[in-house]
Amino acid sequence: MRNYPTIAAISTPLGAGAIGIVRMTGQEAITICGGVFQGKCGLEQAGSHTLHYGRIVSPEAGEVIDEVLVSVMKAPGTYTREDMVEVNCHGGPVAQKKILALLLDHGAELAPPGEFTRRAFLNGRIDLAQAESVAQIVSAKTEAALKLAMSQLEGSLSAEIKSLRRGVLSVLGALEAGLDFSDEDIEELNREEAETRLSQIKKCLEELAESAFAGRILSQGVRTAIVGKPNVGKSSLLNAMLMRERAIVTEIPGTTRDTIEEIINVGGVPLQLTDTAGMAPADDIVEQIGVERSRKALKEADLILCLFDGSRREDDHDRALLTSVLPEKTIYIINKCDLFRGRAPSFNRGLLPAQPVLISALTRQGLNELKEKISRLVLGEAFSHTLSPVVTLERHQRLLASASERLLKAQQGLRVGLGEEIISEELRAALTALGEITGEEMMEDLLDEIFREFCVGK
Ligand SMILES: Nc1nc2c(ncn2[C@@H]2O[C@H](COP(=O)(O)OP(=O)(O)OP(=O)(O)O)[C@@H](O)[C@H]2O)c(=O)[nH]1
Ligand SMILES: [Mg+2]
Repeated sequence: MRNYPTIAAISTPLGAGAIGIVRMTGQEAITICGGVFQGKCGLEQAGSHTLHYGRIVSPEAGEVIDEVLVSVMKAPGTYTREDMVEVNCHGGPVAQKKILALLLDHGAELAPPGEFTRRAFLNGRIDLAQAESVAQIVSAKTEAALKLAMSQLEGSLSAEIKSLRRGVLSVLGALEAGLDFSDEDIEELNREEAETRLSQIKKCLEELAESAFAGRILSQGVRTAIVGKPNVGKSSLLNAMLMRERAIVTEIPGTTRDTIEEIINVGGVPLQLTDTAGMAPADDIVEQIGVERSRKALKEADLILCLFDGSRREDDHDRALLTSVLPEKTIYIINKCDLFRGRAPSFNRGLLPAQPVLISALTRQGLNELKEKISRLVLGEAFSHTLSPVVTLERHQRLLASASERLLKAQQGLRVGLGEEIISEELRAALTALGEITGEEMMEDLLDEIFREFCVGK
């Protein structure tokens, strides 16, 4: 294990709180803290994983800074696998900053963001994908996001990647054996068999990459656009789902001129709900921009709530809208069903490619059914992934795509009879891409980029 400098940082958010934690890791951590700690016994004699009551005192100024509890944890059974000390002081920025300054004066270095977790990675306690999950746990905004990040921290994704990597390695090994001993009488790798094995690995890679959609939805939410021609009740639906009067509703068509975004929770996963301006030919520049924004929201949406006014006959605007939404990600909704209670809607349902949900944004009728349909359509698919590893980071998705592209080239090479050198080069590139996910292949600048995203003291 390499010997990295001893570092210190404030690990709790700066502000008034009951307790603040100043944290240290490194070979000198216990000695440095021991130099400013006054308690019943010295920290250097303390056993591992013990807690010590005392005071932090500046020996130079003879000044007592705070009353504290210090935990001493000795390598290797720690977060970083190095000696660690955590000073639990009173919350409040002044005490924490003074303690940190004192530790820096006594030989510690200030920790850059993510440095504690980086040490855990550098010292081999966790791999890179696990280290990245720590940042995701800290920033998780939904229970689903937390659950995914925890499962990644426990190594579910890493295990999958490692097993795929072993698969590629074994094909590469067989190929290179053929290469090294090509003069001797060693049986050459059966190309067909190698190709089959690569195609199986590639399929697994692709499935993993596909889980990124579920990963994004579970951790960031479903981008959902409410679209429809003017006056069909889009803003009323937004308000009904939010259960408050967020958007202005009037009987005047063209009331909503700009997109309005709000977040609601459906079955534990957030919907990023966007109310849009009604899609119709625009009279003025403001309306034009509004309609442009509606189109953008429609294009970027994971889920489209396509709304029609059931109390009126369909017209060309409704028909035009139907051609611009993708049925796979659309729920068709007929609104204002309070106006035709018991009778068939005036709007011709036969135009719709799927069974619509009938609602009244005014009386909230049908709203639960709509929410259930949303859960089934989007979340059903997302949740079916929660038992297997899910990709949640764009970096991982990119590397998976690059690895499967290289495998494809290797497969094609095998098929058309290219030389082993060219094929092994592709396989090596695939291995590098996969290795970058778990950090088996690592570059300093990559690490800098990843850990920069962390907060200080983590
Ligand atoms: N009876 C009835 N009226 C509704 C219902 N939903 C909306 N309305 C009325 O329809 C009118 C238009 O509603 P909005 O929610 O502003 O419609 P919109 O689609 O946002 O319209 P734009 O912003 O102009 O595109 C208002 O007068 C609403 O009160 C409903 O379920 N039943
Ligand atoms: Mg509106």
